Order: sequence, then C-alpha cells, then structure tokens
Amino acid sequence: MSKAHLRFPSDFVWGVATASYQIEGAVSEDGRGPSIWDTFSAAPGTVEGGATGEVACDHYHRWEQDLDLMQSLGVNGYRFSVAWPRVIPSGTGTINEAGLDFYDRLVDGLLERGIAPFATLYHWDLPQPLQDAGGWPDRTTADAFVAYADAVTRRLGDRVAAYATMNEPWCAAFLGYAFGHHAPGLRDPKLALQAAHHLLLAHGAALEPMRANAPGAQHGIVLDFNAITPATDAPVDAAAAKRFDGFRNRWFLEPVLLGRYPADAHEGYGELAPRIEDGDLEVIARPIDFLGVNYYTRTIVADDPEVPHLAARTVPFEGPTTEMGWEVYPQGLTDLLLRLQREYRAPPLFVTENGAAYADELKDGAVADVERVAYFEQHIAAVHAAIEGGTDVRGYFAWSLMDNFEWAFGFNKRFGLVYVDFETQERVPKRSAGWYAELIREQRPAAPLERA
Ligand code: IFM
Repeated sequence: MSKAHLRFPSDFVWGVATASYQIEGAVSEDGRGPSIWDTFSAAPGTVEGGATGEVACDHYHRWEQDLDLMQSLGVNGYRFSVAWPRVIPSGTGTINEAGLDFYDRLVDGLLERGIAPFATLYHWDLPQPLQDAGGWPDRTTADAFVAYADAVTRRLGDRVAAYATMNEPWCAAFLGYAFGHHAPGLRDPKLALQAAHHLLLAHGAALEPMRANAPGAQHGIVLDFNAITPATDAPVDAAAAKRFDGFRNRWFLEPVLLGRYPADAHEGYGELAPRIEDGDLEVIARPIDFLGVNYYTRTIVADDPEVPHLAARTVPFEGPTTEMGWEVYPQGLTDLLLRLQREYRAPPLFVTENGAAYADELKDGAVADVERVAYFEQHIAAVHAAIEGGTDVRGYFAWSLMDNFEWAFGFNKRFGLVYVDFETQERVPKRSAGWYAELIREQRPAAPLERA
C-alpha cells in the first residue's frame, strides 16, 4: 500500500490501544486490590517464564512519558482500560478515590495533548474477591460491574470520548472458564457459557448509568472476531464453518445487536446453554453508539462429527504467520466490516485492536520490524476497502502502543509499535512507529500535532 493514495475521512480516529494489567504494574499501590490475573500469574506453570504484571511497563509511574510518546506519533485517540481493582478493590463496596485519581490524571493528560480518551471498563482484571464469590458465572458479578461502571463514568464523565463496557467477552469467558489458558484458569464449558451471558448482561445493564453520567460520550462494547473459512467447498465444511462462526463470533454479536442468541449455536450447546432470565436479552440489546471490532486472524474449519457440540475442527493453514502462529489474513478484516454493515446494520464501527507480534530485535538502538509494517499496511488498506464498500468505520487503533504483558505468553510476544526493554523500562519506537506516524501525518496534515 502506498499510504499516499488511500484517503480516509478527515475526522477518522488514528489511535493506539493498551490494557491496564498489560502495562500498568504497581499492583499494590494506592489501594489497588488483587485481581484474578495477579492470582493466576502467581500460580506456577500458568504464564510463560513465570511472568506477572507486577511491574509490566511500569506505566502507572511513567504515564506522562507514555502520553508524550503517543503525542509524538500524532495519534488522536488512545484506547486504554480502567482496572476495576484500583477503583473498587474488593469488587463491591468502597470506592478507592486514589484509584480513580490515576485515570482522572490520565484523561486530562490526554486531552491536554489533543488525544481523545477511549476507555474500556473491563479488560479482564476482575477483582479477586469477586472470583472468590463465583466470578462471572455468578449473576451478582454483573450487578457489581454496574456499580463499578457507575463509579468510573461518574468521575470521568464526558471527558472520555467513548466508553466500551467489555473487551472481548469471548476471551474472558472461554479462555478463562473453559480452556484454562487465562485467569481464573478454569476448564468448565458450562461455566464459560454462563460467564459469557453475565458478561453480556453486565454490558447492557451498565449502559444505563453510563449514559446518565456521561451523556456526551459514546457508549459501546468491543468484541473480538475471527474470520472463519470452510476448509473445502464441500457443503459439510461450509456448515461446520457456520457452526464455528456461531461459537466464535455470533454468540456475542447477535445478543448485542439482535437481542437473541443464534439458534443454531444454542441448539448445539444443548445442556451447556446458559440460564437466561426473562428480560435479560432486552437488557443486553440496549442500543449502543458504536461497536468495537478487534481483528487479528482467521480460522479454517472442517466438519468433524467427533467434536462435541460443534462437530467442527480447525485445520492448519499455509499463509504467512505472526509470532503468535496466527495467519496474516487482511481480507478477513474487509469481509468482516462489510458483513457487519450489510448483515447486521451495525452501528458505527471502530477497529479497536489490530496488530501483530513478531520476534523483534533491538540492534544498534533500533528495531527494523518490517513484517509489522507490512501487517499494518495490509490491514489498514483492508479497512479502507471496507469504507469504500460503504461501511461506517470511524477509527483504527493499533495494538499496541508498546510491548507489554501478553497474558499467558508473558513478555515473550511483542506487539508494540514501541519496543520496551523490560529490564530498564527504556522505550524505543520501532520502525513501525515511524511508519504509523507518517501515515497519520499524511492523513491529517492540518492537525496541530507534534511529530515523531
Ligand atoms: O494482548 C491482547 C489484548 O489484550 C486483547 N486482544 C488481543 C491482544 C493480542 O493477543
């Protein structure tokens, strides 16, 4: 892609994204309580290299420097998440004003630099006391989330441009409660489906106080999507791909946008299906102002009657991969954005995460991450193609501003535009950071921003 010939709307948001547990560190400071990720990562064998988010990028102390870095890139949006255990350390009850103060300063710091704050309320760091009481499979966790969302939006109000309730509820529910890869590390698919329902319920229920406290902000949710392709032209594989899409994408999308769970997936789950109370789906489907779309890769799927509930399995692919082992498949992003508009009449979309991990090396003070540049080029061009196709995409957030704690992979997977030396906490913008800054400069020539 030659950057110059693709023109995005002049008010397009060019951003970077991070999440609290992945960058903040300072896990015991200013009254923060423990989260499920503190507990999970402290347990042997859960995270590569025994890494934890105890220090991570030390962003809690270096946030001003990090905001300066963002300003030097020229971004006009920053997507961060608020750590629930900083705000309500026990999960319910007393609000920790010192925790809110941190985000208050962060938001003001962004506004001073001309960067719009995009806040996510839940990016997986559930207060541990709530997990001890049952976690997301327990309905009261949704009530606790509403009180937390109320506290945050009451304090930050309309200074935040957009609030997302949840980040990637599929991951929170399935990686955390069914596959054991993420906190709290459980392996019970029935619990995962109940957790998923309560995550969605919490999303819908929280919209009410959020809108009351921040009427000028946009309110929405961030879902993660996989492009799903059948392994062959055989009708059985097409049917398997549809089932897999029900599990991976539609189980979250359809309740939020259509007020119902997809019937095919629901039937497939059988006795695993969650308990749903009267009125829940109306709450979940409350109108949202935007849908956040996280996209990284695709999955190729074949029919397999041996696999319980899904009767589908994933098959290996041949395309180029990132360090995560994920296929680089930009066409999937165009297809997804077009589909959201055409099939679902989705509200305005933001690509709230997209990016790639590569084995970056710092050589002579520089990181020549040419593969990441190519990944971004291809995916940003894919977003452009969807806009050309009539989709209302309002912004793009690169994942991630800087290398950080990549969950069960610890610090071994680097997604950043900025390299972080985790020994010294030195930040070194990679070649991709310069590339992204130049792209933004070309797209927003009139913007009064400092340049990288
Ligand atoms: O790092 C994660 C992020 O927290 C959620 N979306 C995917 C990213 C890369 O794995």
